[in-house]
Amino acid sequence: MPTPRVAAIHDMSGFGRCSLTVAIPVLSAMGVQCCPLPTAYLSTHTGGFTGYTFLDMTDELPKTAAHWAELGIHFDAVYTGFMGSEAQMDLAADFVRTFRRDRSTIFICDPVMGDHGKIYKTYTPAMCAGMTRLAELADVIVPNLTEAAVLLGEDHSFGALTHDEAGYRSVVERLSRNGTRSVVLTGVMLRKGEIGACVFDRTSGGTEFLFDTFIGKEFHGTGDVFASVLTGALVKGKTLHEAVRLGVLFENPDDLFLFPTVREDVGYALRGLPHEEMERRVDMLLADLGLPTANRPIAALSRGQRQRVALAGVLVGLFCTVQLTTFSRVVEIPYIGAFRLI
Ligand code: PXL
Repeated sequence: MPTPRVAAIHDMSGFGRCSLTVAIPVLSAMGVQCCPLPTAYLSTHTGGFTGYTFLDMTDELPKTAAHWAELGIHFDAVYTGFMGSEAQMDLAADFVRTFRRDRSTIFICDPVMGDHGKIYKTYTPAMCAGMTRLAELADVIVPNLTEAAVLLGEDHSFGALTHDEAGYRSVVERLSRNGTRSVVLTGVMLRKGEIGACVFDRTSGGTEFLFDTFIGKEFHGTGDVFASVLTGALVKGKTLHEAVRLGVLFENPDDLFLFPTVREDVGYALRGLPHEEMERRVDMLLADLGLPTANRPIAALSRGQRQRVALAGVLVGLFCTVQLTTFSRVVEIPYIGAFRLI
């Protein structure tokens, strides 16, 4: 399979772990080429910080699109997120129209606008309207509850949001534009201690819930890790169900282990290789990830170490053809900090 290529139209926040700072390493680690088109450069993300810088990169969008079109670049997916100005949503829509010449290019829109009933500080009502227009073009949208309410033109304040199964189903079905757009509603909680997604898949026409254990605290950027894993999995040919499952499972490493020791677990995906080569690669990867010896039982590791082992196992599995040096370089563990790997 040739390396899938994704155009990622998001901001870059220098400090903090979200948007491009997450999308680039996650997609790269999944064996997907990520071509970033930054909407803005901020010194930090907007949540939890004040005094951040904001460089609006609106002018770069059409110029970059024109150059990429001139080069005849094909993207397997266009993946959009946080936007920096009112003009950017329409420019991103132009980008999608230019590069989605046939149905082989999918458009995944994470309609980043807010969370927990609040709209992000830099977003204006015109930007929210623009995001709704942009999301109209998408094959898959990945809103949280706040964003879903905005897209539906409903009250997005926290108390107004739906918290039962029938309500979630109704949200995704109404957002599906008569079943023509897949919807992955994130941050769904039906039972205490669990968090997940409600998914409408336009291919099957069905709606399902996928959950995992809620680790008890939320981190900035987890939505970006989720949407990036989802995007990577989709361009690698996974179904929406598999892609969401992978995104959700990323949040709890303990659900990912198949074997009692680190060596067996990480080595499983390399089982086609001669035994010695498998061991050599596992040792190299683990050394790069700063993990203790491969023969340690997983249960004896700290949570952070278990997350690294889980990440190694998942990503090695996704690769099919494993290129360890690339892998260990791009896994830049600090970037995946949404899962507290450091
Ligand atoms: O994770 C969404 C996001 C992306 N980009 C910026 C943000 C946020 C959320 O706060 O501030 C700049």
